[in-house]
Amino acid sequence: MHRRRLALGLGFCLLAGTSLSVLWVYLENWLPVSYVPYYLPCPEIFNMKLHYKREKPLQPMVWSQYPQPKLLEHRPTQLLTLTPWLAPIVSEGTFNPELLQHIYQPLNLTIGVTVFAVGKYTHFIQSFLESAEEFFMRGYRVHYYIFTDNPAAIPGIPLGPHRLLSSIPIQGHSHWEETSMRRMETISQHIAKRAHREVDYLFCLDVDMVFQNPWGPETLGDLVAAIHPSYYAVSRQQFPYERRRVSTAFVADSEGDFYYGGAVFGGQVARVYEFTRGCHMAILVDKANGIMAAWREESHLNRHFISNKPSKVLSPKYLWDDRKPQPPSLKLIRFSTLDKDISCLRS
Ligand code: 5GW
Ligand code: MN
Repeated sequence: MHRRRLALGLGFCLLAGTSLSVLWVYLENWLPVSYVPYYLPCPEIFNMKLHYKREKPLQPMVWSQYPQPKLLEHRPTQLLTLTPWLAPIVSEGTFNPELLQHIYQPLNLTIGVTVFAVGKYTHFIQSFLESAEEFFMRGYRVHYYIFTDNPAAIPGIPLGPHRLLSSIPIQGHSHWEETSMRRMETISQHIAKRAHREVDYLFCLDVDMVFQNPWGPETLGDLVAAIHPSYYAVSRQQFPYERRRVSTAFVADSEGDFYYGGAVFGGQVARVYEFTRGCHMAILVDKANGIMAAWREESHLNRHFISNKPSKVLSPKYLWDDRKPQPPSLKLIRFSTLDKDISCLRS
């Protein structure tokens, strides 16, 4: 009796198991993905041929024509070329412009530029644009965004192919500090509303400056800062950071890497959005506390770059001031402040 019950149970289990596995084989054909136990070898893989087509043939000729990077060779410049957090410091001799051109040109990138020209500063647009057309990201897609209280004052400058200009009307403020502090807010809103769809990288530049030498893809990076021309040889205690603790831009004496200029920053458009938004928030907090940082948005920019390190640092040649004497280690000036009085007289 006992044995019969056991045999019956076994028979039932066998039957149920078999029918379940038959059901599984049947169901498996209808599953959207096929289930292969990981321990089974998959013979298809060994018989498979790769059917992928190259869009464009590689260009080994071009790629092989640059000097081999040599670890033990002396540096071509006396300047530091790497930050302690391993961000490149871009200056002449640290990169090969032709090689970078071959890497970046096929990516079909669009580079945005924001400049503010409010009040009298509309006079600077002409020389800024003319020099940018000659030197800034030549051969790339470029979109200039000019924020101005007087769009009619933007001169009609012929732009090269794939280069666009949009004028964006903004309201002027009676205090220049207000105009200046509003730049972070305006840029972040502009990215959210529009620029994030139109550009890959964005540079935010002062308008009272001119390009004097090529500015190319060596400047592209996730988050890019430029060393201020007045403080590259100065100890961090002497950097003109905001030193009052009540300000969100406060920097202690023991902090700081480089003093960066507020006239040049940029990067991937999403990173520039985060950056300008962060600075804007900090400026709002200061405003609520009735405090304005020592060098306005430049102080906030510097505070922000201490906590969020730039992934690429541009040497002061990318942010120069023509009124300064040129040291021998800095020969090729790429972007420099115009003498304001001279420029105003000209127009
Ligand atoms: C005017 C007077 C004092 C300070 C700023 C302005 C001013 C600045 C202005 O009236 N209109 C204007 O459009 N700006 C924008 O802010 C320009 O894009 C300018 O390049 C930028 C920063 O102001 P800068 O260039 O006078 O500041 P620094 O630190 O380069 O001398
Ligand atoms: Mn300026």
